[in-house]
Amino acid sequence: MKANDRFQASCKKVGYEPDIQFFPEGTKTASDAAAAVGCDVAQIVKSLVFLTDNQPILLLVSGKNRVDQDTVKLLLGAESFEMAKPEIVRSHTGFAIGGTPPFGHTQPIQTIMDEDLDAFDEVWAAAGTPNSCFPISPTELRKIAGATLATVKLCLLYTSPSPRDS
Ligand code: 5CA
Repeated sequence: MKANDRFQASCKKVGYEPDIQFFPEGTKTASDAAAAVGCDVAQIVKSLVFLTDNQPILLLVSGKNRVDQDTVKLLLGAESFEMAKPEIVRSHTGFAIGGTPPFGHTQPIQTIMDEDLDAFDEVWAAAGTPNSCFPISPTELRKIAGATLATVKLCLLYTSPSPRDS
C-alpha cells in the first residue's frame, strides 16, 4: 500500500479523515511545505523522531523553531537525547523522513507538541510522503497524537555588553 494510503487507513481507525493535498513541487522540508501550501513556515508541523535513553520519542515542532535538545532532555529527566537515524524513523513510524506524519504510525510513540503551534487556527503536517500535507487544528492534532504541550524551541539570547566593558 502506498504511504498516503497507509496514513489514510490508520487515520480511519481513529475516526479521522485527513484532507490530504498533493503538491508536485514537493513538501520535503518545512520551507518547501510552506511555499507549496502558501502559509507561514511557523504553521508547518515538523514531525521529528529522537531517541531518549534508547526509546523513540516524537516531537511535533513549528517549522520556524529548532529543538533545544538540552532543554528537552532536562524536561524528560533523561540521560541521553539525540536525533534518530533514518532507519529508526522508518521502523518506528512506518514512514520516511520528509513524509513522516504526526500520528498514524505503526507503533505507539510518546509525543510532545511545541506550544508555538497552538497560536494558529490551522497548521499543516506531512501525510506520509514528501509531496503531500493535510491541514488540522492544533487542538485536534494534540488530541489525536496524544501529545503533551511543551516549550521545545531553542532561544538564542543576545547578551549586550555590560556598561563596565565600554
Ligand atoms: N514534509 C515536511 C514538512 S511537514 C517534513 O516532513 N518536515 S520535517 O521537518 O518533519 O522532516 C524533515 C526533517 O527531518 C528535517 O528537518 C531534519 O530535522 C530531519 N532529518 C533530515 N535528515 C535526517 C537524518 N539523516 N537523520 C535524522 N533526521 C533527519
